[in-house]
Amino acid sequence: GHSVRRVVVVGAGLAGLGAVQRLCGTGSGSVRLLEAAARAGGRVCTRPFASGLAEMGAHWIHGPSPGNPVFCLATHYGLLGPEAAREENQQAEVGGHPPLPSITYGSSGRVLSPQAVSEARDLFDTLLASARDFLGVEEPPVPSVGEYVRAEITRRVPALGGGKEDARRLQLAVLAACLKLECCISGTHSMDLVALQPFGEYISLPGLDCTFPGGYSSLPERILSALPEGTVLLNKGVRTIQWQGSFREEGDNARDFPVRVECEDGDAFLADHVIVTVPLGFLKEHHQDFFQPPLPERKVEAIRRLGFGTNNKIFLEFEQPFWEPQQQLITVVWEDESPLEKPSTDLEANWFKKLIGFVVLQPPEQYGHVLCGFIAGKESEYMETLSDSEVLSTMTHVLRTLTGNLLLPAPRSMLRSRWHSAPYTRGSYSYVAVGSSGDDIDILAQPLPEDPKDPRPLQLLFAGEATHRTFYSTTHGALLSGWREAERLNQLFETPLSSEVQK
Ligand code: 6YU
Repeated sequence: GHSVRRVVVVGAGLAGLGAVQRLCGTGSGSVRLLEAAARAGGRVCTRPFASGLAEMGAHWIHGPSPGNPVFCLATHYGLLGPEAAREENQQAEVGGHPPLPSITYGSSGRVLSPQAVSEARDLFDTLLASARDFLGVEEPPVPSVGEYVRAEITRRVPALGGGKEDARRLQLAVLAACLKLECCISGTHSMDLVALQPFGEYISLPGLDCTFPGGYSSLPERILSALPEGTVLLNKGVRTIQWQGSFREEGDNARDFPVRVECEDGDAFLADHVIVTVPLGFLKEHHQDFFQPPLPERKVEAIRRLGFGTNNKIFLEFEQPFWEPQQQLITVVWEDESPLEKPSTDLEANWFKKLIGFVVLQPPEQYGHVLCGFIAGKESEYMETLSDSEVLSTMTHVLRTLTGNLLLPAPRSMLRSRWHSAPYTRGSYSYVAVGSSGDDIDILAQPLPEDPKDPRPLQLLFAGEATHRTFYSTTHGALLSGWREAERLNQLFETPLSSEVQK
């Protein structure tokens, strides 16, 4: 008879949890999930803050509608509020930019004219939409989204702001702010790093983005609690994965395993199959020592070419709000900036200018008076090196400048994410960088060994947000990738074990 197949899953984010959920459901093997951190969830990470919660990682369900598996699972578990369940909510087509009531402050300490701001934003949205039209085009005009958008802005400069100098300057400043927002969305330092040709391959689903009233972490926690006892081992960082080997359990010569997973604490797990869900940022840094033998060159090149940048959040709690109750978004424009000029590289002096603004956490009865700021790129990584008090005092200074109120009280408390320094993540999420394409995502996702006739197939499988060609950088992309690899194994398990039975 055949012995039970052993599967090890590395990483307990939504990809890893999703994979284990699917594998355990079939009862066809023994499954272990190894997680380096002291908690499951990975880049889904809710923490207590002020009188409520703070999402350090994933914030929204992007496109909460029936085609989104995170939305479906969260609905099934009863984790969403009544708003998200409404039919109208699920059908709204917003292309990833929900139209929240907002106010825009300029660096001269005044509120900017909503008309001027929306004029520039509409132009930017048009340009960005046209940047998605190069999918399948043989020769895109320029390599990156940033260069494309700038070229289009340059063409329109004479007409900007009705041709009046001051109005034109303001239009350019708002466009510069739009580019920074796009850096947060793409998780990159600059849109000049994001490839133009494959930009349209990312799919946004319909539905008005929604949050989890009980925290995003309620989703991984629910998945976790349904798994058989002992499946998940926390504080179990994996150091190396040896594959193409022949490993035997001590005192058991009957079976040998192709894969051996060694943990940082010296524990080792033998397996037939390993699903690797560690973030692309971790792979970029460690793939060389992490896999023995090393990954094939094709895979290494895909890991190197694909982009993985930083987007962080800064939560500020205030005694009293300085914004109006209906405002949900506070955006920031540095009025002397232009997308047509080189951005400053003096991080120490100017890092805070990369901050795009703040989301107001709603409702205040639950969260307190809390703003959530977003900042991407190298400036964000520089912010991670500063102390809490340095960040807090810089934020206070910025808000005083923007509101023109030099007496604005400092925030009562502050909490920020530090995804670039996180040793098991090394950034926030993936993007398709200049020099790479969607094919690299598929190469990254391909199981090993490559030879489909290998007698020991599917030793290494790859899941995680960066392996999903159309939903990369999202929780639903991560979950689907985990399901995909579990299904791949389940299909293998359904076919007769011809080679093993003969042993
Ligand atoms: C979404 C959102 N959102 C903001 C911020 C971040 C992300 N995302 P995991 O990392 O979860 O799991 C891997 C595990 O492996 C982890 O637990 C490690 O500890 C462990 N591990 C590593 N090494 C190990 C080792 N050696 N041994 C053992 N274990 C090890 N997604 O849907 N909505 O609002 C946001 C946001 C600040 C950081 C997000 C959002 C991304 C998701 O969080 C992320 O994709 C998944 O959680 C990843 O799950 P996973 O399992 O793959 O890895 C055109 C075009 C544009 C394209 N982009 C547009 C979309 C915009 C994306 N927006 C995101 C925005 C926010 C605000």
